[in-house]
Formats: sequence, C-alpha cells, structure tokens
Amino acid sequence: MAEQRTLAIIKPIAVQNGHTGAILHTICANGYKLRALKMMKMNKTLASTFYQEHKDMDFYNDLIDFMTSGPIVAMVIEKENAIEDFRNLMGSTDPSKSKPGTLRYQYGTSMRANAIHGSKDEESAKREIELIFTKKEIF
Ligand code: 3AN
Repeated sequence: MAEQRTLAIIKPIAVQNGHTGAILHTICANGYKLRALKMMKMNKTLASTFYQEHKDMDFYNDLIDFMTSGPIVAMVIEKENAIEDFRNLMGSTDPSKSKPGTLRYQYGTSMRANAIHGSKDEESAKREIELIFTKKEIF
C-alpha cells in the first residue's frame, strides 16, 4: 500500500497537561514520519470551518469553545495506511470505551477532552491538512 498522510492534532487539554512530548514519542515510535509540525491557537473561524460537519450537533458549541481554549499541536504524519492506522492508535471517541494502549485511553478524559484528533478519511485528511498548513510548511 502507498504512503498516506493524515492530520493529527494534540488537543488543548493534552497540551496543557504536558502530554505533547509523550504523544509525539508514541506517534513516531509507531512508524509515522513527521512531515509538518506546529503549535498554534485555533480561532473560532478556523475551528468552525474545521468542524463544519458537526455544526448541527448539540456538542458543537462546546467543541468549538474547547478547541479554541488554548494552544494545540498540529502535525502532518505519514506512513502506509496512515489514516486508518492512526484512528486505531487514537482509540474510540469516548475515552472510557477506548482500548488500553490507545492515545485516548491514556490521555483522554471525556468525549470532548479526548486528547487527540485524526482525520477520518482521505478527503478529510486533504481538507484538514490544507486548512492548517501551507504547502511550504509540509516537508
Ligand atoms: P472523532 O474525533 O473520534 O472522529 P467525531 O468526528 O465524531 O469524533 O467528533 C469530533 C469531535 O467532537 C470529537 N473528537 C470530540 O472531541 C467531539 N465530540 C464528539 N461527540 C461528542 C459528544 N457526544 N460530546 C462532546 N463532544 C463530542
């Protein structure tokens, strides 16, 4: 299978709690190559565009507030089958239902504060990467 790229985001709570280094280590130890990396704060416009598919959900406003509440660490990571494999490494949306060994099991505290984001399919990965990074920022 060909190399594939996905967008990962270490969410505000995990950054605030000092888990950035450990999460980056886990990602790299699982065979992902870093192609782009930055610490940044999402503004409401960016967060609303990023999560536009959820705009009618009851958790949407909470999600936008949370994602703009502090710095995040965003990255483009690459390996074979990166999108599906990274979803497996993240674990379920609800950390209490995620499997031991997954990032959300280890670092997530609630549905909202579930530590990490990973694109769900190729179309989302392309859209999300382009929202966060310019072409020049990707190596
Ligand atoms: P995932 O990130 O696992 O693909 P999505 O795409 O269904 O999950 O939801 C996007 C984000 O919205 C989740 N990562 C989570 O932070 C938040 N979220 C999803 N469902 C809920 C919920 N029921 N209550 C609060 N936040 C939620």
